Amino acid sequence: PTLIRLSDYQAPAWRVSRVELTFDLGIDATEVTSRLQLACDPTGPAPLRLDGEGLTLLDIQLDGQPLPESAWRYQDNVLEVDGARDGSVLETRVRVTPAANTALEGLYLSGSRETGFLLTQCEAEGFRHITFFLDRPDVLASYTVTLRADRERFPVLLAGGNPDGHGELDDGRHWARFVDPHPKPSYLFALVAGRLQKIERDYVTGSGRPLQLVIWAEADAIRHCGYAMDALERAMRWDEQAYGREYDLDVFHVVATHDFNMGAMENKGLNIFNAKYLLADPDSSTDEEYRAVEAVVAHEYFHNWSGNRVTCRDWFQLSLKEGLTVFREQQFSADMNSPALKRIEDVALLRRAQFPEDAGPLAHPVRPAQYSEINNFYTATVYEKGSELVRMVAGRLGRDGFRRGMDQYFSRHDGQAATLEDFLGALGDANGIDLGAYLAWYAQAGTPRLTARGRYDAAHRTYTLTLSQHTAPTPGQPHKRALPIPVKLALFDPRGRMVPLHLAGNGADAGASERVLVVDKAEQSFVFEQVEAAPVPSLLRGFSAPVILECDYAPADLALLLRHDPDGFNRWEAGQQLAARAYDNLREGNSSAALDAWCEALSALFGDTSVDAALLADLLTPPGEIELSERERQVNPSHVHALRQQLQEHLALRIGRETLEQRYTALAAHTSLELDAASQARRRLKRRVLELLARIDPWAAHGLATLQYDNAPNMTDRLGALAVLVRGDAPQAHAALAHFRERYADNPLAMDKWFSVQALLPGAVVLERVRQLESDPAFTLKNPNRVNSLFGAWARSNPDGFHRPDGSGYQLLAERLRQLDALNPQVSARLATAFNGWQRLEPTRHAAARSAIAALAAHPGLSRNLTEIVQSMLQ
Ligand code: DPP
Ligand code: ZN
Repeated sequence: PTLIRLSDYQAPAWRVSRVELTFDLGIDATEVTSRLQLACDPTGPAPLRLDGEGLTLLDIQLDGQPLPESAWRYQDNVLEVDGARDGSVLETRVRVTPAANTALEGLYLSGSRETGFLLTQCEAEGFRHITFFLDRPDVLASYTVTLRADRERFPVLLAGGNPDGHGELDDGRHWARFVDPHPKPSYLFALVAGRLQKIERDYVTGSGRPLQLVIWAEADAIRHCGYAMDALERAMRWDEQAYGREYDLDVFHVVATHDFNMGAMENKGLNIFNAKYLLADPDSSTDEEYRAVEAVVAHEYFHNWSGNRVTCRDWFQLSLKEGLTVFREQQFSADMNSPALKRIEDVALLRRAQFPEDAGPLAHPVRPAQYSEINNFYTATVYEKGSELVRMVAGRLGRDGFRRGMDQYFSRHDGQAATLEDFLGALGDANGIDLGAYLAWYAQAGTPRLTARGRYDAAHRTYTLTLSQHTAPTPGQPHKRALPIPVKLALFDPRGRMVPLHLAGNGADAGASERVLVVDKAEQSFVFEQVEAAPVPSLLRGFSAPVILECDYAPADLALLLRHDPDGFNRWEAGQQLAARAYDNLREGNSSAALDAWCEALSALFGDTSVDAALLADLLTPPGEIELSERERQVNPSHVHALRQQLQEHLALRIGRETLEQRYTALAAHTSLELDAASQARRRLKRRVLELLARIDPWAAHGLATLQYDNAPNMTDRLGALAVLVRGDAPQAHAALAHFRERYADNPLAMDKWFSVQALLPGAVVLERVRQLESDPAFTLKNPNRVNSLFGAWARSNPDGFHRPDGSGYQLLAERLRQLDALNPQVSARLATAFNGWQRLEPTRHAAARSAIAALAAHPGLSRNLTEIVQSMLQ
């Protein structure tokens, strides 16, 4: 397949300054008339080549004249036109077939033919499925869009921009026009047409401009949009205060659909959301889902500046908008909720999703150097690691410096398509600092390992900390260089107090209790003076850099940090490291020092009522199976699963059955519908306590879970109880599942959870269950959420159930990927990344996985999307 390379980038030879589109909408056939005002360098016009995929060309005119067939060619997804000049107007009319579009890219139908609605998804390259265009992000144009459709079937007509008139036609159809005054790339185009309900809210920006917020959804869902509306208003207010950014159109539309490849899409003035990230109500959404709705609503809104007003020059710069916008969302969510819990959640996600990506065959830099299919690069690396890179730079500049830099970035590049160099340049210029060294982070794949060694010299009262970094080779990058790694640290005395820091040869900040050291060489040593006793270092506080820290702490050192570190994140982190050591103890069976220390420290914290309930729930959760697998040279997922279960059993026994039961009962007495932090924290801890109890007294735990299920006032409690019953293979699970199935039959988002909870059944039995579930009438390969709720949950979040030694899991997944690929290549390619990590499996599973992936790769007719993933997997 053809590779597109960053180094081949050339500015476009042709541009489009104005676009006028007219849609005659229909489910089976839609006609799109487009008038493009073209511009090119008048001195040396290159041939005009427009992107177009799957279009039926009905008519083509240049400067008002019909073009003879000899003057244009449409082949291999390119329309070449002769005779165009600077200032020419090209008019085309094409036909597309929305109802046949199962890839959900371009114009498609959501829902049924009878009641569904039409919508578009253009990022990254969907616009070429709608009309001929220079479909690349550095071609910015102003859009005028007219929609025409049957009034009865499509009462609501929406496009991005401000409304510019509407009316009736004499054949039962009606029309509506929208003008977007802000030049934008084609990937931000959107339209929606159908039967939708709305909720509205007036909003006045900080500078006093009134505007309208409107959320649209199908009739049964509109009553679940209120929370998203509140979240949107909070996000808008926050962006005004934190970044001085206001919304810039008269109306902001948001639409929910159940059929969507991504989480949501920031189309200018017309955001479109996967319903999963917009609808929320206590009866069908968990607390985690409420937080996700708030985060994604904010993320898409924040794109209006970081992505839309300043967009990307090319798709290699994707992290320019995504990493930055994830970072902005993380700041917002931290402000709205608990900063420490948010940081824990984000770092846990980075470790679960991005570190394995960086360590496997799909490893790529935050700014990739090449791709075959850009849709395969909407990854945890581009998003989550990209956010960590912004965080490091923001930390370097400090709060005010970062704001100055962002102001400079937005004003300097407003209305432009920018690069990561532009971003770091603006941030640096505003602060008189050269941030160029951070570009290396964008170019180099792989997670650096940072090794820390400390040596205390009692005679001289000095503590020498030696930090060294190493990054293992990744595909295509055999040699790595040293990166600038900011290490925020503190030192604790043996009683758990932070000591003043006196860094030798550096008077600045002398006596502060926390500081940042930047390690930018392979190895560096730092000497601290006036240290009265051998200290315990707290390193990478707040997770100051996306690296893997290796430090030979004694278990007692970690236990001390777990008890005393005031940095909530590092406190959790000390517990995670201790739990990982405890896991090693169980695996190797030669010591129980870490296991004892972990159980002892957590059991003490369990009795300490001053510890926040949500933080306690996180502290009581050991690293996940995927993360623990990274400690194995050859991974046997069943073994990892069993050891992690043992780990929790030890913890539960140490805390004690009665103590767990008492705590559960106390927490259960407080059951409420409220969403405030304290209520959410109680629910989180309650679930964790019930899970721990289930490890040592399943009979009692299943009894409590059944009661909890039957009386649950909200989805968090109901699903938490159901999960304990299902995963524990409780006799009561069957009835609870049947009840849930019945109760939520008409609620797709709740039904997704019904599929997922069963896909997480441990052990070999899950394979049979997955087969049963996929023949359930509610299952379909055509809906991305449903596919992910069953196959995604099983293959990604249930390593023990997916990685069967006989390879049956791999074969089933490969077979479904092949079928899915014929319908929706974006979804099949993403699901195929569940094979990531196969190279480190123990020999039996390794061989079975290889043969399943190779058989899939050998299948003729796979999409470019899936081909790129499976071929990378096999390299
Ligand atoms: N819709 C995706 C996001 O917001 C891609 N832009 O991240
Ligand atoms: Zn985004």
